[in-house]
Amino acid sequence: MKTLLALNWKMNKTPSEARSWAHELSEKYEPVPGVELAVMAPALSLSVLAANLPAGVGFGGQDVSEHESGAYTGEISAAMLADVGARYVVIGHSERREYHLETDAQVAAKAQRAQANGLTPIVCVGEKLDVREAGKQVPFTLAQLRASLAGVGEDLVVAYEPVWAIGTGKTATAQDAEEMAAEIRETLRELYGEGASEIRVLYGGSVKPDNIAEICGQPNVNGALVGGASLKVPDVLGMNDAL
Ligand code: G2H
Repeated sequence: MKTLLALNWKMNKTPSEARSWAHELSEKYEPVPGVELAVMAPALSLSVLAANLPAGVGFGGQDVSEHESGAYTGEISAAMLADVGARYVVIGHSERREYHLETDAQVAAKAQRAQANGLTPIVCVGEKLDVREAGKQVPFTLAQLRASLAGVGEDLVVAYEPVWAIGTGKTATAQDAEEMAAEIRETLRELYGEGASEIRVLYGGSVKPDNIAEICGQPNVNGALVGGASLKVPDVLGMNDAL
């Protein structure tokens, strides 16, 4: 299974900026054996990425509707993402859960819809600071995981993103990441049996070139979901080369 370096641009870059970024990446990118690179971009930039990314670099959306199509103004469907060539879609990012009040049931419905359209969902879970301070991060995250995967098949990626480490510069230690990734793996085994060993578990939260190798070197961590450090090509190349 390849290590997945999944970039999450969040609400950054116009389509023109996405084109420039993809061109800069194309000039300097060397694939690393055993590492897969994919860019989760705003929907408006996905066609630009399809036309301009180097061969082998995948891309995906940052959210998807739980509905197949119809009167849902402003939403993007899984079929639309698949039609432009997306391979992945991030679902249930803590920013969606916080600012758009997404529930675990919606996350599960979106993940099912993504899979039905041939996309691999990257399902995000993770605790807030108060939960960690109370020492309840494992039961909280595993309950969130189970609820977010209700009815979801095994072609998925899980991203553990402790909310207190997102965009704050605070990174969980590699040991924190591994501890939770191992718990997540155990739950995936209960849900999917042997197939669970093929499911990649990513860590996300202030990952950058100088900490990615240690985090992704943990036995149960199979890659990273990277926000801030995904915006500049040199940082992306630094992370790719560090893996
Ligand atoms: C966590 C992460 C990417 P950052 O949200 O999803 O962002 O690397 O900026 O903490």
